This record gives sequence, C-alpha cells and structure tokens, in this order.
Amino acid sequence: MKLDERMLKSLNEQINKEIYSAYLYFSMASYFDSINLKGFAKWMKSQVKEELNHAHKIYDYIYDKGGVVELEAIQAPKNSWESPLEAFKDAYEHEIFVTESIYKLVDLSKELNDHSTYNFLQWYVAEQVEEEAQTKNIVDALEFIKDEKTALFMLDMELGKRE
Ligand code: OFO
Repeated sequence: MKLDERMLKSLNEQINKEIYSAYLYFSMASYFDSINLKGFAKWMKSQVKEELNHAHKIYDYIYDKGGVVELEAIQAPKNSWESPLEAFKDAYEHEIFVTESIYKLVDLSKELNDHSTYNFLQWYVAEQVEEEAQTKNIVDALEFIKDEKTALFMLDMELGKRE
C-alpha cells in the first residue's frame, strides 16, 4: 500500500530535520574542537553519525513503500556558543523539538490509519527518549560542574569514550 501524499511530504520533511540535526551537531563538534575539548567534540561527531542514520532509515522506508525522496535545502546551523553548557542546552532543546515532530508524524499516521508508518515510527518514539535523556544528563552534569576546570576535563575524558 502506497504512502498517502501528506505522509510522504511529512516523512521527507523529517529527513530534512534529521540531516539538520547532524549539521547542528557537526557545528557543535567544531565549537568544541575550537576550544580544545576533544572528548566533547568526539561525542558530537558520534551524534552526527546517529542523526544521518536516522535520516537514512526514513529514506529506506520511503522507497520500501514505493515513494520518492525529495531533498530540500538544509538550514545553516548556529556556529558558536558561549559555553559547553549553552551548547548542550541547545542540543537538549533541539531534541525536544525533534520529539514533537515525531509525535506529529505519529498523530498523522493514526489519522490516516497508516499502520505500517505507525509501526515504523515507534522506533523513533523510543529513540527520542534516549536522545533527550542523554543530552539532559550532560546539561545536568555541566550545571553541576559550573566553572570547575578539573571536573570539566574529567567530563571531557568521559565523553571521549563514546564510540
Ligand atoms: Fe534524530 O534524534 Fe536527535 O535529533
């Protein structure tokens, strides 16, 4: 069964949002490299790959359902932040925005009685719980650390362990 036009358009828009997420986190990686927080930068570069994977899964799903992917321009991300805390607050806010976008897709799949897309989207619903939690945990850690340089260095080491 083919995708409804509205659903196809919304899934294409979600690909754009996922690629924008990758672009935003790549920009954050660059910010962290520029202030020599290599562990933070590595964490963000891993996140870039995850976001591209999120986009890729939707791409494959659209073709599995006989649709066509249409890519749009990617918005330029912000490229500097006042502190690691400000960057991670932005990342957390961005994940909330993406969660809301996924929920709108789920609502549309229900409205259209589109069972396969509803089922496909459940992976994203679960993934967003993790995406929000991991960025929020780092926001909390940075709020706790404040300007304590040794603790920031240790967190940098910790985040650098992400594969
Ligand atoms: Fe694709 O989950 Fe983050 O944005």
